[in-house]
Amino acid sequence: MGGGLSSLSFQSLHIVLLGLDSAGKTTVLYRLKFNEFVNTVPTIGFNSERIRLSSAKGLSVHFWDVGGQEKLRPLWKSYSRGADGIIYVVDSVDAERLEEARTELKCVLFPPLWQVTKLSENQGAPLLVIANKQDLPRSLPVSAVERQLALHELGPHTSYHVQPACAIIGEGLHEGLEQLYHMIMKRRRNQRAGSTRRK
Ligand SMILES: Nc1nc2c(ncn2[C@@H]2O[C@H](COP(=O)(O)OP(=O)(O)OP(=O)(O)O)[C@@H](O)[C@H]2O)c(=O)[nH]1
Ligand SMILES: [Mg+2]
Repeated sequence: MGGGLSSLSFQSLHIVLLGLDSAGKTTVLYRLKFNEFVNTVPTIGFNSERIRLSSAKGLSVHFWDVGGQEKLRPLWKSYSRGADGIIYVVDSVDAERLEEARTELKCVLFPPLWQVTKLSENQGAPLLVIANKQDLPRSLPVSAVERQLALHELGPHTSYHVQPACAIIGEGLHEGLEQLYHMIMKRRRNQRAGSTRRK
């Protein structure tokens, strides 16, 4: 690894966990923090934890887990402002709400023009979609989640990865984070190369 990249190990990443209510965001957060299942209650507001990951080069990550109930969703945008990466948790069994999940994701990535205060605040932050609850029968496969969220519409500036997972036992979480880490690194390399070219 080059010197520029290894210096990132001393910094902390800012990653925001978003998704509809009951998708499993808080379960993901505490699974990563304590490496065990923690029984959750619906999040009113947000949870914030700094976690040193065993994956992603042992990096320290500051996670913001924001409640997914409808009345809390307007907050998503401010919590994701300046984030290095976005984790979008989806309940893979809740097929009926995938369209709602798609609309809310688009809203946070591409806010309507009248809501944009500063252009490109979180534009281009890499996206990890966690297709959660894969332990349950009738959970949709990754390909269906990807299609129903219309991720191909995100365009070339937003890299994404869809990870099948089961947050209650932690399966898939570290694999997903590893992918997110690589996407963040790649974006930083590109940004650095872009700013060097402009000098
Ligand atoms: N079977 C199964 N249940 C899960 C999984 N992940 C989370 N759950 C359950 O789903 C329910 C909701 O989980 P939470 O983590 O509280 O969901 P949330 O996304 O934080 O919800 P809000 O805080 O309301 O936005 C809980 O009963 C969890 O135990 C999973 O992978 N499999
Ligand atoms: Mg929660």
